[in-house]
Amino acid sequence: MTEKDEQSLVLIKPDGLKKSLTGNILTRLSETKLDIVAAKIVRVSRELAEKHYCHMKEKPFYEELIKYIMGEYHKRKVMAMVYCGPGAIAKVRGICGATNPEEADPVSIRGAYGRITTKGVYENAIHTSVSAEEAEREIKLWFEPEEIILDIYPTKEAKLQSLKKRVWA
Ligand code: IDP
Ligand code: MG
Repeated sequence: MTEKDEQSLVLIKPDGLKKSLTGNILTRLSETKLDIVAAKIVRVSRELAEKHYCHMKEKPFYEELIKYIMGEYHKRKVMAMVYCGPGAIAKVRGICGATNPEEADPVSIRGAYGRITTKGVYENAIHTSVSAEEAEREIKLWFEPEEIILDIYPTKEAKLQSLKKRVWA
């Protein structure tokens, strides 16, 4: 059986950018031989952070987690990417390592670069989707269709009359 094409949302979190780990993380991820089909630097709003971590709302560390992903403790930015290819979710997750950086394989990205803060948040340098369903929800949250070079999910044309958009002056 051949693995089917999948997508995974990958975020280099603010601690990863602050520690200048972008190159190292991208090099590690290139071991997967997957394609990057979208990439951008994002300043994360509270709304985006809360939507991204909507499943963590009840956690005692929720507020710290929101501040962390918004970059309040590091550079105020995240690098967002979509990786695509056969078995993308498991491949990316494998190199990424376990959620808790102290339990993660030391040669995984989180094992090598993560830490637990004194406030108890796992600063683990990278986010990756855990399932195809989560990937779809997250990719649609972080990217517009035209920002992805493949037609991954169905789109439709919409007329937006009162849309205000910043254009080059
Ligand atoms: P994941 O990032 O491996 O998918 P999730 O359970 O979705 O793990 O948690 C989202 C993020 O919340 C983690 O990446 C980590 O930064 C933080 N986190 C998760 N569980 C804990 C915990 O028990 N203590 C502190 N921070 C946590
Ligand atoms: Mg998760």
